[in-house]
Amino acid sequence: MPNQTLAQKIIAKHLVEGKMVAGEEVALKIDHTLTQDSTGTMAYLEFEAMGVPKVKTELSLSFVDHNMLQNDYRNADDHRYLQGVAAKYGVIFSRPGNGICHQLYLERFARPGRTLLGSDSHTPTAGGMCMIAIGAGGLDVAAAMAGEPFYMEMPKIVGIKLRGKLQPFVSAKDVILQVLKILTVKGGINKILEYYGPGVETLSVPERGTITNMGAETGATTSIFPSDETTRTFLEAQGRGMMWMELKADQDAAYDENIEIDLSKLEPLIALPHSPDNVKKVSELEGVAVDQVCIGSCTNSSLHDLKIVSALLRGKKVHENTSLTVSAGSRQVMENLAMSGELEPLIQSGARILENACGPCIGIGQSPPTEAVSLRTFNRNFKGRSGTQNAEVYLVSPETATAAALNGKIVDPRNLGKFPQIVMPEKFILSDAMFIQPSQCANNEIIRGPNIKPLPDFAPLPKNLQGEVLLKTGDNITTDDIIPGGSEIMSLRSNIPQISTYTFCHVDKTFAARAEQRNGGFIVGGENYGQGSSREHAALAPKYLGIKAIIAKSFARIHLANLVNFGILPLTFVNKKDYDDTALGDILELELNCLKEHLTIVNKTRGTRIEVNLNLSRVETEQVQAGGKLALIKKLNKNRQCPNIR
Ligand code: MIC
Ligand code: SF4
Repeated sequence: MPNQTLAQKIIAKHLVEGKMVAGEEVALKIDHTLTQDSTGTMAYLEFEAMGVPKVKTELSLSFVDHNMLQNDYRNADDHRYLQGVAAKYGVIFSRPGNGICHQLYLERFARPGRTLLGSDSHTPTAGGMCMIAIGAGGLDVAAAMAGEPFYMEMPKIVGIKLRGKLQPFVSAKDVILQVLKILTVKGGINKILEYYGPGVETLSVPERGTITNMGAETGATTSIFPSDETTRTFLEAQGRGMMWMELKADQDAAYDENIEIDLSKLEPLIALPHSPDNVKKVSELEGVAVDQVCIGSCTNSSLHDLKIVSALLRGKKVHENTSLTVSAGSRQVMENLAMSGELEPLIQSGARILENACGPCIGIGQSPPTEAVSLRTFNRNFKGRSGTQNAEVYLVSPETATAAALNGKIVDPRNLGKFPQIVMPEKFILSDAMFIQPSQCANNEIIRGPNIKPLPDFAPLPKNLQGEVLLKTGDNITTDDIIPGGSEIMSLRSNIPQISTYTFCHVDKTFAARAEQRNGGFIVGGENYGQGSSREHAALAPKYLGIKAIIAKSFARIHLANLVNFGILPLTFVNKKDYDDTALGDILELELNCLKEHLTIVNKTRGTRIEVNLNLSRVETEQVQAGGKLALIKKLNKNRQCPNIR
């Protein structure tokens, strides 16, 4: 077909069902899958329940990078379970300490033109390598491992034309912060952000990865860059040149929406607390005292990023009132830094070198002091995510982060003097020793520690839903609000009964207990309910507590799919005014003789009626009725019917 965008070309090659018309349901063949440990244990428990003997994908990977603290047996037990299950079912296992899934995948496995489904919302990082890479809940990833296509709404394609070249001290993070400023945290929902134009070739693959990574914060389904000579150079430096192919949009490709950014006009930007789209110029905030600076995360932990940090720190000391942490994205980044003598300046500056893992990004260690200002090169600054509820977290580039670490306050990095020359290796020092190939494992015994609880069984949806509004939230509620991060709660990811007691614990401490006492009920939400991560626990835990339906103004894409997967009705207000007229404690009733697009809820407390929409496909309707996708799969397996998962 002529005049196709790049995203359409790759989708067309993987289209199993449906038409590429924005808004229509399409099914895509998935070539690669990735999981990480904190969503992975559920994903593999779900995969096991599907009764498929081996993964059916071209490549499936299991990373351990989130729950790295081993304060007791729980996380270590999860790692051991993941290693066993990977060996048994044909999944490559990346050992703890190897690095962050998205950085490792980009370095060692990403391949232009392929599709990737990952149980982590930042899976689109691989769009920097010209892939259709999508974040999803663990159950959808498990289904893809079992050979099922991935169903989604065909997104609109937004063309982002890049012109010019970034000025010294302005970097890829500033590009995506600019995109966030334009689109906001909900402007990308059901859209693909496709980059093109003459500015593209000025950005390296890891820089493109920073941009596609954080496209997730706009709510976009994914983001993508073309595969060009820069892509070839990166693949060759990674010893994977044979995987390169040229791929780009047709000259006259038409986009559904258009944005244009002149890279040469961009300035260093900063996202203020507590949302990634709260973007201002760094120069407007100069002088704000900074207690902590954290460099790393899947957004900004590449060799390119850390070389810049090292060069800027060389011969200098971190300010006495500021703590600086640095986490490399992978062992490869660390080893290359060490061998080129660029690790030393970091150590000598007084930076605290952390493990190659997510760490402070998800509140696992390095929580800032009370009311502290923390500048981070990460992608999310939701309230409390750092582990300190009243900390003020700002998102910045590695350049801006380093300037603050040296000066103890926010400083425009362009005031640091001359920009250092960064030399990237022609060939990276490579070692895949921390990847365990399934074929290498003589022993594929699966050992389940006591914290790994069986998947709960959920009953089919009743014909009549009655209950209280147990919580009313504002707009942009995050999955971190629903099930928070942090080492304590995250070590319960394999234990739904336990983790459910923390549901909404920082929003309303009484929520979980009230939900249990009342045998469940309803949640009322604002716009973009469930933005952020892919963690299906944000659906599983409320389901476990008996939540029957969520009535919101709108939903974030991945969370919406997770609600459907676990049998919670995602309802949207037809009249947004009804949101204002529904209050905490109201008793609602919903008759469900048949699940149709328009439903009426009776507010028994107020004697009013609330019109709601339910946008589900036929198969989704079946799943919700059965109590969720997994309940349906279990039923099908039991009846020994065709194990078609969808
Ligand atoms: C995140 O950045 O919020 C996480 C932790 O990586 C999540 C996954 C999870 O909750 O385990 C994500 O982005 O999907
Ligand atoms: Fe890990 Fe943070 Fe990236 Fe999530 S956003 S994968 S927690 S580094």
